[in-house]
Amino acid sequence: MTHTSDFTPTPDDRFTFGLWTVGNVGRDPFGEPTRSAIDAPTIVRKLAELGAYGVNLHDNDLVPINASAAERDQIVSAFKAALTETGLKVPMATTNLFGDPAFKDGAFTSADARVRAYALQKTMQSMDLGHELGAATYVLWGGREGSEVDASGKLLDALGWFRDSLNFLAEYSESQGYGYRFALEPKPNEPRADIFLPTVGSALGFIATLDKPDLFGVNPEFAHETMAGLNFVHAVAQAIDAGKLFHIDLNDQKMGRFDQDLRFGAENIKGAFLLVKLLEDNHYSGPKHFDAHALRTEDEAGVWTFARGCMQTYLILKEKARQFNADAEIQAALQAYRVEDAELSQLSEFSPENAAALKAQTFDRAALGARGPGLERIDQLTIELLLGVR
Ligand code: GCO
Ligand code: MN
Ligand code: MN
Repeated sequence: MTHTSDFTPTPDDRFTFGLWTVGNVGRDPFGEPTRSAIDAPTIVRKLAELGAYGVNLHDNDLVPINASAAERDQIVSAFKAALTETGLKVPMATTNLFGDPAFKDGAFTSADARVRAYALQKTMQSMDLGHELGAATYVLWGGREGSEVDASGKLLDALGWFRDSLNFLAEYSESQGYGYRFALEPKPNEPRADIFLPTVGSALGFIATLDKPDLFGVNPEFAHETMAGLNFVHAVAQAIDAGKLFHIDLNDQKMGRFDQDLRFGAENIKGAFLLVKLLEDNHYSGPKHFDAHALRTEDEAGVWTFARGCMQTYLILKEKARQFNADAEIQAALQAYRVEDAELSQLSEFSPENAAALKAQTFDRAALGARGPGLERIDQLTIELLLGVR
């Protein structure tokens, strides 16, 4: 019997956490914090001890929004000292464009031009900080970019303002020599009733309309597609297919609920397994970021149990994916599922002759419809593998 202590993470696994994830104090819309805040250098040391690769941050996770320049410098240097001491990296940075009341009706998509300009200013300053800390990926999660009252009539303008802001920030990054790759993070709702660019598919479509689409990709999150009732593994596959999987937010979520941010693999083990398998089979090499937090019931010890759990579950599922690929019976079932036909494949490459030949073919529809592809067996074998009886 394999024990979970065999699945101890190391920095090579490229696991990351946000300061706001393990730093979550357990506040929710109905209740006050249940844990005290942990200061950033302590989080850095603890994550390094657990075997994480890096830590991500919003500007204000580290530097309070009203800090003076001197306070900022002091806080940043204490944080940097902890990074140097531990070797922990900051691969991703982002801006808090949702907490301050100024952003209550949107940041880049506010109907107030002063708010839009302030959002640009705040993001540039946060990009400066991220660059100073070594970040290469810049995440843009538009939590307040959305609406409740569509009678306001701003939908098309809002998309235009959003596009203009992203174009501006890409130019700023290039002009400073920062070389950021931007990752848009879609979410369907919460905190707004409807958030703009609600799914991975919408973000991919929007990216194609930007001035420098190559600088933009996506940061899909397990919980977000699941909240929308969508299949996260499908969304990630589409991002990989488009060459746009710049970053990923791993957590878990029950469909149709509020944004739960559960420990990775806590809820939907099969979905988590298929995701890990997709990432590993396709050699995803970016950071694997756990954007989740410990349950509100937990004390600080529970927070570190949560963090270790996210990483261990990933590694256990990675081992399961290896077993799946090495399992002769499973591989035979997968092979049997596919039917190849060299002659017909050739005809499926377009030429006027092939089109005519294909039109002249006779297909045995009854036989095609009668074939059993063996999917029940593939699924049952997967379940047996996950339950540890194979
Ligand atoms: C959420 C989001 C955020 C973002 C973060 C980084 O649902 O609150 O997932 O946690 O990931 O703001 O951009
Ligand atoms: Mn989220
Ligand atoms: Mn997220």
